[in-house]
Amino acid sequence: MNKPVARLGIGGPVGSGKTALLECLIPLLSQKGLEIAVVTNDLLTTEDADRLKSRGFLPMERIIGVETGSCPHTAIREDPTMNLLAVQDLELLYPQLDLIFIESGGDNLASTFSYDLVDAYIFVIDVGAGDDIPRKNGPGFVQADLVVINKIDIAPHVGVDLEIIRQQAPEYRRGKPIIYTNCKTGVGLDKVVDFITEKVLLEPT
Ligand SMILES: Nc1nc2c(ncn2[C@@H]2O[C@H](COP(=O)(O)OP(=O)(O)O)[C@@H](O)[C@H]2O)c(=O)[nH]1
Ligand SMILES: [Mg+2]
Repeated sequence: MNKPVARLGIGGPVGSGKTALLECLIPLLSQKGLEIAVVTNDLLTTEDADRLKSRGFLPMERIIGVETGSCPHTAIREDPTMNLLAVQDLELLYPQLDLIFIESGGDNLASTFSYDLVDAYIFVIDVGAGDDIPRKNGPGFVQADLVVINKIDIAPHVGVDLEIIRQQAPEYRRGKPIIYTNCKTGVGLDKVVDFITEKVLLEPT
């Protein structure tokens, strides 16, 4: 029997740093001996898949770009058929896989994943969106298994008080985890790696 493969969604608004997070996590998790594949979702292109392929972190065949051609949240929630087929292909071709990431095409604060498609999902926002983001109480932010608040480095440049976010976000998350990251320097990424190895992998390392 094949070993169980964990499926982890990466959702959140366009530009929050979902692909950047993957670019950081893939090498860190590969160093731990994990076998990884990625499915990316884009509206009408395979831009994110092409970007990840060009990095050379993974064999190119392990990165599949799905062109959703519709609302990005439909492809990860209401009708995840295209994504399920891509995941199935990867599982059949690479029985050694431990983890498949599924990056959403990016959407608003309402984007959540269907648990038919993923075992867990991370919702990525960035501080550039404003310190009122937690107070907007969006389903993605509230319900995700992990919230990553990215680009903490730009807070002073965009007039955002990170302390306000740190104080208010936990109330809206109701005890669920939040990790603050800077994908340019790597701050916080060790915590995201721990979350994945401890809470997401079906066969813990
Ligand atoms: N300053 C800063 N820029 C970041 C960070 N993470 C991502 N970016 C930049 O934000 C932009 C959007 O990132 P991307 O990963 O494409 O976002 P996605 O649409 O959510 O996949 C890119 O120009 C990244 O280089 C961060 O932590 N700090
Ligand atoms: Mg992206």
